[in-house]
Amino acid sequence: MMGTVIEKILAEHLAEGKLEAGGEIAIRIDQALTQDVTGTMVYLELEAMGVERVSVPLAVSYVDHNTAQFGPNNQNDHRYLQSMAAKLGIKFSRAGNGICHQVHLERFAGPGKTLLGSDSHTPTAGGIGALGIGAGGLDVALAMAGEPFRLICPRIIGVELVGELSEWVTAKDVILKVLNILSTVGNAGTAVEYFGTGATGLSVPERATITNMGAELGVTSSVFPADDKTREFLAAQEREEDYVELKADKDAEYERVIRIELGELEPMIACPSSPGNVKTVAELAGTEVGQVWLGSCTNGSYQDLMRAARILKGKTVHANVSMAVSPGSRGVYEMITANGALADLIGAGCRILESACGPCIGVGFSPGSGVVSLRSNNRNFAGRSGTPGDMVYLASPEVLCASALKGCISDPRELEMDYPRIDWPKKFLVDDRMIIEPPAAKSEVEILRAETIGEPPRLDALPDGLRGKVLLKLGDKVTTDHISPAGQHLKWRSNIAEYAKVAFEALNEQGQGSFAQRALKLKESGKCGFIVAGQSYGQGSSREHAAICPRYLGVRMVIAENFERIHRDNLVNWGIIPARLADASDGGKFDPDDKLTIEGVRAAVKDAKQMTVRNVSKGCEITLALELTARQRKILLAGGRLNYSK
Ligand code: MIC
Ligand code: SF4
Repeated sequence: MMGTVIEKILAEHLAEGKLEAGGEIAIRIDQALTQDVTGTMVYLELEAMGVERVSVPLAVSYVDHNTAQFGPNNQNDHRYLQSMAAKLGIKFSRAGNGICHQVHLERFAGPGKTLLGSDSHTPTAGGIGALGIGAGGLDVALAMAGEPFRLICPRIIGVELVGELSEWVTAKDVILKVLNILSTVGNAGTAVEYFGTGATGLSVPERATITNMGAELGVTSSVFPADDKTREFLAAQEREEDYVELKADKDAEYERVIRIELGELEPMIACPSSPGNVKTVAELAGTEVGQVWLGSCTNGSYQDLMRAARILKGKTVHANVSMAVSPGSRGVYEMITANGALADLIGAGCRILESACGPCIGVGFSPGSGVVSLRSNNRNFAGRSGTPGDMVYLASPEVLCASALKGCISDPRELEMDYPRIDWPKKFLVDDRMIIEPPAAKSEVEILRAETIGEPPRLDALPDGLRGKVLLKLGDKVTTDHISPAGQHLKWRSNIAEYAKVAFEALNEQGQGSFAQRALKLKESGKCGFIVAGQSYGQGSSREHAAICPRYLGVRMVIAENFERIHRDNLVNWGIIPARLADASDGGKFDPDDKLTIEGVRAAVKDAKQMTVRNVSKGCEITLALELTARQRKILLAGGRLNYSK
């Protein structure tokens, strides 16, 4: 199997294993990236492992997620990150330089390269023909230390894009269509490769909108070929030398091919509270909107902002709508400032925010109670905006602008104006002064470690028997935003003891104390916690905190119908057993507070395919499937990856 672009990149980087879908392989990593709210843990882990200098060819530490700086925590994190980058030999992208995925696409990603990032939207780089993969912090730390990255060799789904998009229909509508077809569930272990005449017509940032939101499918990565459009983009970024042509062979084989006629697409929208809950804009037209946010790593490109400026120029955002804009990168921010487009946005009443993630994860600009918020980002999980019970819809910048003007969800094709065609800049503004180069060789660097910064928890090995209780019984599609909420709590990302206090806050039954209090009480009595859930447990982000915090609180096993890839790896890395229900209907045999026991856990984890859990409260036994590689089994026995590496 050598025919697809993804297979070619994997083959070129293969360090261990065979390129056979479903088996474990290890690949060499060319580039690694971190961001501030996952990065502090990555560097604390590298310190715990005694790593003094990274060995990956290129590593960049971005500060882009939490730049709000209420109290000292944020800047404490930023200063720690900056000092660690200098010590370890990592480039440091300062706060204000833009969102990691867009800056990386513009300044560093290259066709044929492998990129591992401690952020689930790392596949954005697939827009330029790189294989970007999101992973938990520990996996990224180990890749930085020079270890190959292990993953399940993906099955490859081909998406053939045919023809041309109609006016007012965009790349966002393409990925929303793909989400409509593939949904957010059941795609673990696959990757998506785009091709066809329609793919050729899209610019690199448009392709990146599509590969970015591929994360919402739950696939390992999404990739476009590298062609003339890729070369043009690289040349405009003054790095044409990074170009290599990359295309699938004529006889490339895909597990299945989905064909999308671009000309038949219409404006789409994802409804609350899942990116997979897709409808046409026409179906929702007229729904009152009170807030609009344009930006994020999905739609913060030059083209996106320019088109929005052209649509809004000389008009005024509806009186009942508050509209904000966050440019995706400082380069693009400066360009729209220089050419006057920013003035058009401001003139129309837009509130200009920093070039950062901000509202995407509830760092400011949360919607009011009962207010519909329309956004151009990629995720609308319940409460993620910072407002409990929020109603967030996701759509293209064009739909956002039309809706902002009318005060209700509106089809941009009904705007009485010509479609604004944006000339692609032959040259981008290239200015890397906000990226600090590390010293060329190892040197004495003072690590700035303020008192708000903790350390990774020390964990015990897996005991032979597990005795404990079901702490939570949950349904399908539990996201990492449910497990470890972001927003105002992000400031504790570098302090597990503090951050653990809000674990499962949104899903905890009221009146029995917080999840953390209940879990710690159980832990203190020498017992452990179990979580029981349905399908697709751990959707969404790569935040390993969604495994570290539960483990810190004494959770040793999650029993679910199935798991999402990144979160499952994080559970193993932090010594929590991800056990599947051998029979999905057995989920009904668990209730909150049920007492559970498992004997002979170590022997089972060592090499068995199944284990039995006894529900003492119900007097029954349930069979669990253990789908683990030999290496994952050893990590679990050791109590987690840090113990195993030692
Ligand atoms: C997200 O979009 O959910 C985040 C915030 O970027 C996360 C990373 C994190 O939780 O820090 C992600 O996508 O992995
Ligand atoms: Fe930032 Fe949102 Fe993109 Fe995550 S999805 S990297 S929070 S803009």
